[in-house]
Amino acid sequence: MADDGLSAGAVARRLGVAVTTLRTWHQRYGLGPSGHVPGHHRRYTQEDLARLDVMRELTSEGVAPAEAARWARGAGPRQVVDRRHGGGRVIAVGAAGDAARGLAHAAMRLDAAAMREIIDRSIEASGVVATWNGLLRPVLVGVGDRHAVVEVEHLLSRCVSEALGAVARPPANAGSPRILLACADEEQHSLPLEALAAALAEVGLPCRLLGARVPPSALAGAVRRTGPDAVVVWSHSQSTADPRQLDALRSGEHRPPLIIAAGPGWDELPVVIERPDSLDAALTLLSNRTLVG
Ligand code: B12
Repeated sequence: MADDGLSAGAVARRLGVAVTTLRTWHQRYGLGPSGHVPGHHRRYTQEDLARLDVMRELTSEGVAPAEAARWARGAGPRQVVDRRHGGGRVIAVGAAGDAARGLAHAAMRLDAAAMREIIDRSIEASGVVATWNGLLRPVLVGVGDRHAVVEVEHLLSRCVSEALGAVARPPANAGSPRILLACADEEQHSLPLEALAAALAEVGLPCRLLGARVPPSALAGAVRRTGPDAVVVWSHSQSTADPRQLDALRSGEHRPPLIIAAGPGWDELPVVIERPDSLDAALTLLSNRTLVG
């Protein structure tokens, strides 16, 4: 029946491929929904999904599509189950949903277009905070646990950056930014701050994001020149969490009213420095304590 089964979008999400790829596999290799009625929306059964899973797996291993399709056409649902539980080529995403599994697969295949499609769709449907917590964090943590796939980590990071950067910023007439975001000196992990910048934009708050590896002198310069209400400094590991960076902000001539040390790198710090432990907490703190002007 045309109403049963999964939509092309749901299958694409689950497998981590672009909808256009599904269409190509259908048209060129006959791997479409088995009960497809021309003129109706495509609906995929579990068996169709099993075939597509084999197709995806084999093409990601470098098998030519026509050859992969021949194998896939002979596959049944058992293979889907077997592959989910076995094989070392997957990124574990814990209890995260289909979209996270799809993103993890797309990341392993180095399929940037599919990664962007999954991330963009999630941001559009659920917003930045839910996307960060429910989709991006599980996959990033999963990739981090698989130390060997450095190229996957780099391309995934790039796609996450681009998607977060594409979230519409408040218009110029919304006021000048009163929030400054910076990674600590030598800190390369900028994605959490990029998520924060995008989440702030979603609630109409502009900010300046200085990005990765901000030397203390550059941070001091930006504070002096822009006089922010709040400064957030991100450190992901102890090696970049030198508290003197924060001391310099507190003792400087242009001391920002709100100083936030974010990220798991920071250890004991004076209580006057705020320590939100999640994107949601940082967003709430900044929304409550800063104004645009
Ligand atoms: C992507 C990534 C990179 C990218 C960063 C790209 C970018 N633009 O950000 C690149 C490839 C550049 C990179 C480089 C390195 N990385 Co790296 N990287 C990661 C990875 C996979 C994700 C980082 C991330 O964004 N995490 C954010 C979320 C996903 O983490 P989380 O645990 O869910 O978040 C917690 C808190 O941070 C907080 N939180 C989450 N989001 C937010 C947001 C806000 C605003 C707030 C306030 C709180 C908050 O809540 C969570 C619960 O505590 C992690 C794996 C991991 N587990 O994090 C490794 C990881 C952080 N990297 C690691 C390492 C070792 C490195 C390198 C030293 C590797 C090397 N040998 O060169 C370098 C250089 C590091 C440096 N000097 O800065 C280690 C760090 C170990 C440690 N604790 O010291 C990790 C943990 C990987 C691992 N398992 O070993 N990395």
